[in-house]
Amino acid sequence: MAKKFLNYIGGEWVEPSTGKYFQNRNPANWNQIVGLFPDSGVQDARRAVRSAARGFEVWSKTPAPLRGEVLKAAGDLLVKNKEKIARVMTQEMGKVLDETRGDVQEGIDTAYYAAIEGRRLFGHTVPSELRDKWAMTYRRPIGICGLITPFNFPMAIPTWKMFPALVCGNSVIFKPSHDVPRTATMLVEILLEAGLPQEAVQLVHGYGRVVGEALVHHPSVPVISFTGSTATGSVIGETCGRVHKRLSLEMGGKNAQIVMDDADLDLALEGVLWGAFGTAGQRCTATSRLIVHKKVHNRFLRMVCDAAEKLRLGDGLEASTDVGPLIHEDARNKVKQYVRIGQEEGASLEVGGKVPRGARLGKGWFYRPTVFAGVKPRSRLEQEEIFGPVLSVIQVRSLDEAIKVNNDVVYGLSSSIYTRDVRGAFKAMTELATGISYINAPTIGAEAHLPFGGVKQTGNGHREGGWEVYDFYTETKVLYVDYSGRLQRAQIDTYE
Ligand code: UN1
Repeated sequence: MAKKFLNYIGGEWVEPSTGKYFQNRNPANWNQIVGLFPDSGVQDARRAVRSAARGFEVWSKTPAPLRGEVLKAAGDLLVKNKEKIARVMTQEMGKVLDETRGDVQEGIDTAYYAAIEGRRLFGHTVPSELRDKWAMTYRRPIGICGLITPFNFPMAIPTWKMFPALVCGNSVIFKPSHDVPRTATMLVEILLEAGLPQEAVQLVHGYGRVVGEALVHHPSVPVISFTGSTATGSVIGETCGRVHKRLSLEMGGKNAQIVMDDADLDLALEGVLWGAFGTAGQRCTATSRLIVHKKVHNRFLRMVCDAAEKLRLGDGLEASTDVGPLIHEDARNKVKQYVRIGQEEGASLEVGGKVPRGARLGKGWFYRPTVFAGVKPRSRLEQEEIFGPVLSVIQVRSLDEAIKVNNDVVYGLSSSIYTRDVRGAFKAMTELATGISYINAPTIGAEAHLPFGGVKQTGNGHREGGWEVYDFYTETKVLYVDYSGRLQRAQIDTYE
């Protein structure tokens, strides 16, 4: 019998009000059940809100440096449990151990950054235009934050949201992806062990259309942070806009790596393999387009295809595996559908394009790393997010054309260029319309202490990570202190 896991609401581990549970299965071997998790209802979300309101009362009054100490302790516990969490994460999410270790490390980095921020959270002190008067700002926590997270970074993305929200003095309700509830549970256990007051965090497992939607609609949850599809983000955005909630959206991508004719092709090859097929292409930052200068196109295409063919699919726990499975059947069906679309659109399928056969891989959602060449700009294959191991190669004649192709999509998260030309690199840095650009490095690999996010339909202007996210989780309060002992009228008495 598979182990049953619980929600964490009201300071205790509790069963869902529905009495229902869903199965969490290993995507590399669907016969293996990782656990049973609460299929929570709206009642559970509402209870979590009431409890988080009490948590906010306690936690928002705790001095920020002491809040930071809790995050420091959480970081230490993540260090201690890194290997254990990584193995569990590979079992429920599928990506290889090196990557799940990296995912936990991103959580550790985020924890230590947040811990220090507890001793900063700077405001400004500025001169007043009037005599004997001070003017300054400080940051106030906002309240309850509803955090809705995806499956692909089961530790990093929840910590990007939760740790800054907490160190700023908010309480949080965490609705993890139903595909990775086990890692989410470990994260909450760690926060509690680190000394977080019980009701400052709530964990409500279940589905977005029930629990996520209840949080988005609840009038006592003033902040929502969501990472996921652009379609779901639009629905959340409509609701939050109507009721004036603060909302951070992190959504789709269609990221490209540009390879110019003067690039170090061996380096560019390593970059594109890692960017396109790491995490089986299931990153918002994954390289799904390869834009290659015509002078090196044929040679580089061969290099990419030969190497992609050799990548070894398998269980992420095995040391020999390069690429793990997709997260579930729907994800694999979506990849299959786009491979069909690519063929219908006349792109040339060079490698992959199929489900692997054989007993070793027969019980997982595996798909062969796939490369299409001759992909036309503005075709569906070139424009739409696939979230799988499918790379589209586009040939261009110049840097200007490469930049134009890169920018001509609705998304704008990450981009990359391989070149030895300083002028070309700086031109690309300036003109690539993405939130993140890499020079001579792949489109993936953002670091936790820098802002993360995209332009256009990738986001709604906010950033996670780094220093900017602290603006999202606080309100700026302005203070004027007049010690002149008389009425001073701003703008009117100023120049007397
Ligand atoms: C995501 O793809 O959803 O830059 C997040 C990277 C990781 C984070 C990716 N550090 O690829």
